[in-house]
Amino acid sequence: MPVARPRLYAHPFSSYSQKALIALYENQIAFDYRNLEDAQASAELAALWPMRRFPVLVDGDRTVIEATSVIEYLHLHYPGQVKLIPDDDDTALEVRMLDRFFDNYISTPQQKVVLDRLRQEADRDPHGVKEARAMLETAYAWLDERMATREWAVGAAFTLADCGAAPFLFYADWTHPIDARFARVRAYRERLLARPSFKRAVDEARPYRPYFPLGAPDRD
Ligand SMILES: N[C@@H](CCC(=O)N[C@@H](CS)C(=O)NCC(=O)O)C(=O)O
Repeated sequence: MPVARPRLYAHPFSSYSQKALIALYENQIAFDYRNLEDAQASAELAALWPMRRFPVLVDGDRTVIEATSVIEYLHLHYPGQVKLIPDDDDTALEVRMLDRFFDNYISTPQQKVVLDRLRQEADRDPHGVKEARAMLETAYAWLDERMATREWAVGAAFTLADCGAAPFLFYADWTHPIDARFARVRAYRERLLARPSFKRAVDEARPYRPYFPLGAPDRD
């Protein structure tokens, strides 16, 4: 009898998909990749989750939406060597706090800038884009201070917070370059790029670089 494996609905070029993929790759969890490049996989996603946002994980009769919850689910049900949520409750709280930071203050403004470009000229929101770029600057500055004493977002161990940080800083730098004065953020981004789980996600996404609405730079 074949063993049922979790299914991940995701697209290789999507930052939130990469966030979940990193968790799967860190602990070598076997799964079925429902690549949303495929029309059938897209139709299945639409039936599962009316928001049609991804990633979505399906495991038996459980459907898990939201990349953070996917990683929390994997941590509970497919534990591995790399503990993306630390055992210590107080450290785990900090990990979850940083996870919110990367979603809300790096990814959200980054997506605002990129999605605005996909709108018709008349529907664009230059004020909102300006605010998003200012938020990215503030976030880079805050993170730069923080990274003075840390290898990964919450210290010496790679966690849930780094799963989001990796793709979000990757695309944030393409969208609103991380200035040289934020050397610690740039160095952290490089460390993330060298991490095998993220390196794999970046390599799998290479064929889709022409999708990047602002034009992908010739690096990384
Ligand atoms: N809050 C969601 C965000 C997911 C998200 O925005 N995913 C993007 C791809 S990176 C998406 O689904 N885009 C398609 C759409 O907005 O219709 C999460 O944490 O998983």
